[in-house]
Amino acid sequence: MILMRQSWRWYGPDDPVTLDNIRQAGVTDIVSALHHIPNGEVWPVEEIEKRKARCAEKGLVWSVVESVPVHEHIKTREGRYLDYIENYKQTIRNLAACGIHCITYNFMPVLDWTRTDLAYEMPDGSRALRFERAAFLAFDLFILRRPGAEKEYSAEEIARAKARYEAMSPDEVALITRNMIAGLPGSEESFTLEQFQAALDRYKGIDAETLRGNLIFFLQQVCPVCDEVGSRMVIHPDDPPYPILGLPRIMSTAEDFRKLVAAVPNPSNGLNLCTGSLGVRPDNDCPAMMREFGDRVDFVHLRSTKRDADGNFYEANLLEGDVPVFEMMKAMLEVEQKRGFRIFLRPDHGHQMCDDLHRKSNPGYSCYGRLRSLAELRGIEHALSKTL
Ligand code: DNO
Repeated sequence: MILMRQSWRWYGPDDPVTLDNIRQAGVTDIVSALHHIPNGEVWPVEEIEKRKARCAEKGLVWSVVESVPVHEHIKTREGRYLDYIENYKQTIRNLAACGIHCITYNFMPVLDWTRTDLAYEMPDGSRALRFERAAFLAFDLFILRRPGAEKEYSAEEIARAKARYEAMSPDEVALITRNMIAGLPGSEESFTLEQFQAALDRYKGIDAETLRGNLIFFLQQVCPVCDEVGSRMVIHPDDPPYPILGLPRIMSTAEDFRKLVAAVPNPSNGLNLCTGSLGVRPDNDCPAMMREFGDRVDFVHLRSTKRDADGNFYEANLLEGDVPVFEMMKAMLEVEQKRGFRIFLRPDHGHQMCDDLHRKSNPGYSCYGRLRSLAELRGIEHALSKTL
């Protein structure tokens, strides 16, 4: 039976969750990135080796990169985009030379993942990440005051957002602003409100099809290099999986990935199937995506969200959200047997709970919550492996 390769995201030496902790979680593989290297620059072999060696000292293998960020110039295809693509290719080669072949990236304009609330209290006292639509609209319409934003929402939604904004204390306004633009862990950009609006403005002439064209162009350049060195680019889906703040988003559904594969059929054009991101849309069927794109899915993020009719969602306990986790694991295991390949799987955002409630940690990336999810995933896999 071919089983998943259990992995864990480590932000590097400054991560409050240490490699010793991770070792005790029982995983074998590390997912990491060289966050100190500015976007667009080449990752030198020595730096990659250094990170690898730190993991190896604890008996762990750095095998997945999350992420090599894609410079904004590549997404908008302007400025130095060709230089940045060349640098990206060199980074791919350097990583391969160090034995790292799975590279995660995303193509979300300006922002990476987005939440309004990083400490939403659950009934059991643990804290979850949440996206509250009225608060998000309040930010867009009344804090950022993005020109033209009011045209994108219904009168009813605007009224709700206004009431929400008016009830916010100055502290809450500051907090939601920080959550939106200061960059959540792993997003490599952070902004002031003015810089943020300027970054949005750079996408004025770029609609979804133009952005998709830019992604295809990028993949047409880098995939041949990956094919040559035996690596795979795995795209992380949009989170949340729909356009926000007037920005196009093009990796939100199965159809989006189908289009990418049709345009760039290279084997290295792969998918990082993040069930938490995709699962926010009721029309996304994650197990079906796992089965359809299985040959290209080398990396899975497993977490679950719970949505409501107003467009809010929070990150639920793994087995209590909208994502059919059992079905997903089953699909994954079946694909693994067929491919003869051990997919990297990592528990994604966990609740802040137990002692972590009193410790500083990266939102979504505290220790116990992810341990809990990992234990549940392992249990499902163990049971499935006895019956499949
Ligand atoms: C959030 C992460 C994302 C992801 C990037 C991949 O927790 O899943 O930041 O790493 O979108 O490029």
